[in-house]
Amino acid sequence: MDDPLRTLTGEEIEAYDRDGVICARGLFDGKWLERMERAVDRIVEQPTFYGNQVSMQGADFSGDLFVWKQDDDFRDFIYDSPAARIANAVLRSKRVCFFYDQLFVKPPGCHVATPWHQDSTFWPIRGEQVCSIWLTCDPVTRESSGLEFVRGSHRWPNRYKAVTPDHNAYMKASDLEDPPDVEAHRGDYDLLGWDMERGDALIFNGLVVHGSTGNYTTDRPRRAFTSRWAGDDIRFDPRHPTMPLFWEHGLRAGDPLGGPLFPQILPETLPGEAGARAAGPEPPDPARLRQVGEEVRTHMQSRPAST
Ligand SMILES: O=C(O)CCC(=O)C(=O)O
Repeated sequence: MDDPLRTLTGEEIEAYDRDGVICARGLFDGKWLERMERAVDRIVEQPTFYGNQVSMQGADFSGDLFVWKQDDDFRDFIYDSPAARIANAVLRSKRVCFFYDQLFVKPPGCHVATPWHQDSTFWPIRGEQVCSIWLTCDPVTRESSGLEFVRGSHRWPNRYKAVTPDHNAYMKASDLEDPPDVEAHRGDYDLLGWDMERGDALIFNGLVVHGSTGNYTTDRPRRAFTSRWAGDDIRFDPRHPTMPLFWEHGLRAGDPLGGPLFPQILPETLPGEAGARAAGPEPPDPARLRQVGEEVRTHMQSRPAST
């Protein structure tokens, strides 16, 4: 596994704890940036099964998830890039497991905003030691497609309904409250955001409220990819509605993460977890596809028609 080009400073780690997010520059070398940029382009051209579900064809927004299960560059990023060590600088955990990866690609002129949201309420886990590393392959500005954050909102007691860029009905079908309309009341919030260069990274807590505009440029794509990392206190907590899992994971409610879907990366990888993926790409499991479809239908039928 590669080391980051530099270690995070004490000030950066303090800012992560206090604000819920930092913009960290100069961590990844050109080799990883070039490789991942090509890999992102390839996945946009040939999305996975998950990508076909979450991308918005008409609006030109491309998303994808769990790409590492099928693409070897994304797999190697997890096992060999400095990302796990960077994540652990803020998690400060004995074990670090990979949670999942996600792509957010907005071509020039893409009007799709990322609604203000918290990530943790999307996820079938509970606990606090979870962070995301959002790596941009292109320059972004605060005003055009850079992510913005409500400073310190990871400490709020509120838990908000999961709202996706395509306003997916299943993810929104929950009893949690709606996220605040930060966009309409920007002056009421302490907002953090950065102009970023290719290769800069945002590192943020799973509970911090964040969102982004569309890509208002006419000549530059905005290709970002997030890797998410979990530490010791994270437990599997399957509930509806949270992000569907299309691979067998072998976990029961309350288990620490680990296993073939959420493999341990630090302090070392475990052959029993990494072996199957090392042997080749793993498309979604047809039995789980059927099971998830059934669970989603049952959940939606149990909801009042208005939600
Ligand atoms: O890139 C975006 O627009 C959204 C990213 C995001 O919400 C995330 O990585 O959690």
